[in-house]
Amino acid sequence: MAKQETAEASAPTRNPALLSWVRDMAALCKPDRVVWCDGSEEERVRLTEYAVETGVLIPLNQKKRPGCYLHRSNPNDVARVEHLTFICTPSKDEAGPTNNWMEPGEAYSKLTKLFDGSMKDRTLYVVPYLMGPVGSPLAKVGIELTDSVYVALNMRIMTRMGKQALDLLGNHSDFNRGLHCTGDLNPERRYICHFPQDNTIWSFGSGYGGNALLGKKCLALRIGSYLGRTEGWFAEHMLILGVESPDGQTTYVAGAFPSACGKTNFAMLIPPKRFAGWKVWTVGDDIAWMRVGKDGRLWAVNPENGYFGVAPGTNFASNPNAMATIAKDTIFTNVAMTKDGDVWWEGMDGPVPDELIDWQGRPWKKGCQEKAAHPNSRFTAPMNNNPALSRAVNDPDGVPISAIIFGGRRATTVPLVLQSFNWGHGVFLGATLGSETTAAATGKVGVVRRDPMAMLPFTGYNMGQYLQHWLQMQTKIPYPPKIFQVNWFRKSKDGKFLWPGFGENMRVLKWIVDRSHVRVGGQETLLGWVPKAGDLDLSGLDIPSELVDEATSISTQEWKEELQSQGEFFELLGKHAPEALQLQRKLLLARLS
Ligand code: OXD
Ligand code: MN
Repeated sequence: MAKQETAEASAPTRNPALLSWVRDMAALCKPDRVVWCDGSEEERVRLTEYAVETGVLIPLNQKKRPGCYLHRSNPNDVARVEHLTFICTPSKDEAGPTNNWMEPGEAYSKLTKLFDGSMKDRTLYVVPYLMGPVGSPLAKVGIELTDSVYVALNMRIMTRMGKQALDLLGNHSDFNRGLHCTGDLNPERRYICHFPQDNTIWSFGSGYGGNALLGKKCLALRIGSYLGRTEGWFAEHMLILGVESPDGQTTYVAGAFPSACGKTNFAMLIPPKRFAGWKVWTVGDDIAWMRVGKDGRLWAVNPENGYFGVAPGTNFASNPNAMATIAKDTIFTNVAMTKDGDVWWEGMDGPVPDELIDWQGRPWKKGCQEKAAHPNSRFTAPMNNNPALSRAVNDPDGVPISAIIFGGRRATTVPLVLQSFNWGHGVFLGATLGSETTAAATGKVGVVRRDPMAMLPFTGYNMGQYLQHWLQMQTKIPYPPKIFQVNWFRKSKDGKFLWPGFGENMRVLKWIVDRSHVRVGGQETLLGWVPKAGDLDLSGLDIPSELVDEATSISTQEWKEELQSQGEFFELLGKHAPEALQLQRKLLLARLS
């Protein structure tokens, strides 16, 4: 108790609800000490020194990468664990058929046993943070209690952390209560539990980003989507970018893509030479919170403050802006290290080094079968480092969205780009999004699964009701964005990508922007509107036109199979599968026959 009193005396707040909750959680976890984070530079230096002393962070070559550190996680803790992630609503129906469900009483009691005494000999960091720009009507305060200095330092990059969050909270009791403990990292004792009705998250047994940085997937998406439905807005797994034309007009676009499908690259795109005078500005690379503005348009903010990007494949050709962003003040997780203390991963520029230290700290030699960096290795970097950061990123109102893009990783079937016929059809395109699984979550990689709006692992309530929410929002948005679908990943019969992707995606993006301003043609097909011959600017693109034809082609047979698989997904959604979406599917089936 004496220790607790000292902790409270040093707390930078008198908020009674907050103090009492921290007191209760500390009494449960029994840490050695409680440290309140204020987000200051002095604190960053102190926590970093401590992390280095205790081997949590390894300093990288400070001449080459100032302010950069490497973290190696436990090899059993390298990705999100969807099978151990639970939505704990009073009834199973509220969580729905696509989420794991645990009854809240059972979840609290199971996890209370795990948290009990779990922070003995450890420090409990109280991390106050803000999701969303200061002053935004959508901004939310969260408090994460964690035993991990790595989490505290990552939260400092990923969120607006510290004093600003406490100031905004004042004496209100309306904050997200996040409790996190790494425990002994035993996957048998790993649970990521969400209690939407209590605005609470309890995460035990993992230190990995999506499981442990509670502001990101847990609050901004799972709890956020639940709040969005009750309060009439959208919390989405979407990048936000602004496309500036040579005459200075900026059009904002939001795009949903499943994890590790190139959202960060797309959000930081540099237009190819052919598009001289065009510029793409990043507002966000992973999450969008969107609400209807006074002018009847949909306005989006990025609730985050940094990027938790996938390292492999990032290089000066695929994403020069990301390479500039991670040049300093970045925490790398599970990448390989060069002999001179720099970072390396598969797909980095230049020749493969002869020798490296791999992501598990073992010597690695060129030609070795195993990857040097983990396929889901990451960088946590401040958004302020991004040379293409949008000036609007801190605007409390956010940016007006003219187009929404849904994209998956599909080797077949889905054409390069499509525009929906209308809002309802656009929601159908998003609802039936399919994608091949990636290393961002544990489980089999490369299997096509339905991932509605790229939100399958992130919807904090019943998926059928989530899709219904999307349909219902139409009546609340007088000037809705146009909706599109893209697929950068279609392959030829011999397994080669048909579309070059990366910066060249600007060609598709320009058509989308022009369509959203109704200033370019299109052709109606069974699936939606596609560019007519000549609409897509392909000048200076060094690939045979047959490949583009193949990337944009539509095969009736493939679509019949696709609709079969979509039907199975709607069946899985059961009684909450919206009728309006099922009818869209039937209409398409009728058109195809
Ligand atoms: C992420 C993910 O880390 O989607 O953004 O897994
Ligand atoms: Mn993501």
